[in-house]
Amino acid sequence: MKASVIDFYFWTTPNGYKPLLLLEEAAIPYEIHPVNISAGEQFDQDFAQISPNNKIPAIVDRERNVQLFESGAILLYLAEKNRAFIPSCEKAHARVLQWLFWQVGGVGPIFGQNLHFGEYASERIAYASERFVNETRRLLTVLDSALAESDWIAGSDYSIADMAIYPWVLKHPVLQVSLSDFPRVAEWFTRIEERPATLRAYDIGKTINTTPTITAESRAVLLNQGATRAG
Ligand SMILES: N[C@@H](CCC(=O)N[C@@H](CS)C(=O)NCC(=O)O)C(=O)O
Repeated sequence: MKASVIDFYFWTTPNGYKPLLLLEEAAIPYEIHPVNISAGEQFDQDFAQISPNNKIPAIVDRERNVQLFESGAILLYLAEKNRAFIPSCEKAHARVLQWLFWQVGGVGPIFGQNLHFGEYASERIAYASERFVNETRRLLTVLDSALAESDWIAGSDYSIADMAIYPWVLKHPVLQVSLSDFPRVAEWFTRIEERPATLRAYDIGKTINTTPTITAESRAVLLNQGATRAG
């Protein structure tokens, strides 16, 4: 068995699952370090040295003495290091980057705000909810159209771009959208859901966190962060 060189700082959220999907798909040896963000562990000093943004996920590559936060950067680093789930051909490589950045700059923040205003905020703000639900629908429409061209978002092979998008689409039941309106997304979703590495990743998550991330107690930690704490 290969010794693990990747320390993986994880919690069971969409951004946390992104690197876990790749670690499992590419059989990269890793050691998981749960960071319970509902309990405020993202603010522990040791973790803040690795992730000064106080958010999961983060990694430390002990072999190369590299530490990284931001899920997109982690996916790209691990894929390139292991030459896995990112093509070497220039054109195909650029397409993976395009959809990876689309996820990081669009799907992540928009679906996240949709969840915030639709599920977590103590106050209902119709304008904000409507804006983020509409934008979620627009992004799913873009994804649906792109999937008319190929089985995977960036071409003929499953890539880190698909792994970046999937954990956020998995949140569809609480995003006020129905995948039946996006039939190609629904098929793509099932293809990923059924992959053995995906099943393993979410099984691992279940052993790490058995309670929902947002509870009455965690609300204060996660949603009322002041300006002195990066939020
Ligand atoms: N852009 C970052 C976002 C990371 C992020 O928002 N992480 C959330 C969990 S999904 C977190 O750690 N939240 C803790 C907090 O806000 O205190 C990435 O993609 O890694």
